[in-house]
Amino acid sequence: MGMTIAQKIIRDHLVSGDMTPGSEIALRIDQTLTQDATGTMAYLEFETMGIERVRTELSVAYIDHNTLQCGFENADDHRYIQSVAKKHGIRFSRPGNGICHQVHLERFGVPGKTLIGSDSHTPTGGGIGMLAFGAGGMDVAVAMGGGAYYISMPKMFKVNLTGRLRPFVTAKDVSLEILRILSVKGGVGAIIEWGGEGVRTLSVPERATITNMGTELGATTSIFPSDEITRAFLRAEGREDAWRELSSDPDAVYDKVIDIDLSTLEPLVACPHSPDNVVKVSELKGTKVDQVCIGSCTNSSLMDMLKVAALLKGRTIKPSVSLSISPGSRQVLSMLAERGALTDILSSGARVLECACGPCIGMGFSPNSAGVSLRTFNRNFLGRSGTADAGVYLVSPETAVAAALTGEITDPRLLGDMPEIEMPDSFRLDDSGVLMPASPEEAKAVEVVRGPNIKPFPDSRPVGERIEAELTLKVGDNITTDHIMPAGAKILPYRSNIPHLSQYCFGVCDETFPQRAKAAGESIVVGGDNYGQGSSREHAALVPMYLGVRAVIAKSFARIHVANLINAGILPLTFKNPADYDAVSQGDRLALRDIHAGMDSGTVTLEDLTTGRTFALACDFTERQKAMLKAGGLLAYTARNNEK
Ligand code: MIC
Ligand code: SF4
Repeated sequence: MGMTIAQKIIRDHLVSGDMTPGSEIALRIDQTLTQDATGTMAYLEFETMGIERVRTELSVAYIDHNTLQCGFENADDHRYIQSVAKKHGIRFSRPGNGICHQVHLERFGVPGKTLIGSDSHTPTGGGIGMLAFGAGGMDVAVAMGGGAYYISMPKMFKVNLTGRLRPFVTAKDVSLEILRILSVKGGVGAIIEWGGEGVRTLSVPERATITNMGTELGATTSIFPSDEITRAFLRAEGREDAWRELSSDPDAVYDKVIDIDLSTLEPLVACPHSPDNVVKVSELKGTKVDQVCIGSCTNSSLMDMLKVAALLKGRTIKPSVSLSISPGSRQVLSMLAERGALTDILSSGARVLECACGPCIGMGFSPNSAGVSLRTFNRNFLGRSGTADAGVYLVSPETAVAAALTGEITDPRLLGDMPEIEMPDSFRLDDSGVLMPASPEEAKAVEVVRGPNIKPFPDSRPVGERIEAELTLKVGDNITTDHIMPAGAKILPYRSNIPHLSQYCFGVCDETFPQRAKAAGESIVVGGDNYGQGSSREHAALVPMYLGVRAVIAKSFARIHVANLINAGILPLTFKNPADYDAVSQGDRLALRDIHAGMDSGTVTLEDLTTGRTFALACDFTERQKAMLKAGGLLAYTARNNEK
């Protein structure tokens, strides 16, 4: 039987397991990336493993999230990451060098290689045919130490593209269309391969926009073939030697095939507060807009920015609109400057921000009260922008410009003709923003710098035979890790300080949760479908663990988060009968009995001591996961194995 692109890469990297969908596989990881908001924790975890030098082909530490330095915290964390990277053989991409996914695509990604990153948008690398996964920091630490990455073998979905995008309809609209079709949980358990003749009409940055936003489908990852277009991109990056051709076999079998005719698409928009809440831009015509943000790892390539500059050229934005533009990398920014496009952007009245995540993660540029913000980003979860009552809409750069110029949501096709954008044969190559690690000999003398913001890793608890605790919080469907552990300018600086972070846990849902959880000592959280979607931040598991959460019972879980819960020693269980979700109430006293036998049989019994009712909960742990839970998480499990 023929193979898909992902199956071929998996086969070539398989350490253990068999490739039947749903069964656990372990993969050899060629490259890792971290960003600063998850990186501090990942390197603290890496250090506990006592390994001198990373064992990957390439590991890069990016600073792109916590770039606002309003106190010592972020600056201290940056110095910590810089020194730890230098000591252990990791390249360090300095603040200002760009957003991890954009820079990695430009300078380091290699078709056919595996990459894991402590950021959920790591699948951006699939735009050049990498098999790239978002993962929790602990999994990245283990991979840096040469350990395998464990996932359950995904199903294979194919999106078959035909036709060609019409002017002002973009790769972002393709992403929104697939979200409209599949929803934020439609990709769970699957790798999405983009194929068909329409692929040949899409450039690498367009493909990367699509694989980037595949994360919002809950997909394990997304991937494009590596073809002549990929080759031309790598050539322009001075890295043609990294190219290899990758395609699926003609008789490859897919679990689902979705057809999209690119020529039928229209400009689309995702409405608050979910990326799959998609309608046509024309349907929202006339909605007043207060703020427009262009950038993020989804839409900050040179091609995106050149289009934006060409559309803004000679025009001025509406006085009622505030427009920010964050180019994705130093390469993009310097080429915009060289070509004069930066002047076109500045003359329009836009504010040019640093090459970083910025407003996407609430690091500045929060909207005004009850404001309407149009963003070219990938997530519009409630409160993520930093303004609780703002309405964030996700759009293409073209639609964003149309709103900035008119002050309202406007179909970009009304802007006239789309200017022709020529992509350069070669990009400006300047890796001065990437610091090389010390040689193994020099590394011995490198001192790791730890500021007072870095607090010790919290202790986890082994999962024993019985958990009896209060149901301290019951939440609904599609709870994101932004709900569980919010980010933003005020909180992000404390990513290496779990006790401080804990004050904000579940703040979006219930501000009283941290106090109540602490008072309860131990607790159980109940969630609906797709619990833990969104960011890969392991803090959404570590902080609840610190607050005494011992188990999370949900209708279903998102992939990275469930792995993070197990890594943190929190027991994730699902309702066998989803209707039982309605039968338990916040405040009930719950008991989980004979847990170890239940983990073996696949059914754990839940007794609601308040109502006297019992329910069957499902679990499907591998032997390794059971051992991790019984040890109290991945670090405790690794330490125990090292002692043996
Ligand atoms: C995000 O887009 O939500 C983030 C911030 O990049 C996260 C990582 C984090 O929370 O630090 C992600 O996507 O994993
Ligand atoms: Fe940064 Fe936003 Fe991309 Fe996350 S989604 S990596 S915050 S730009």
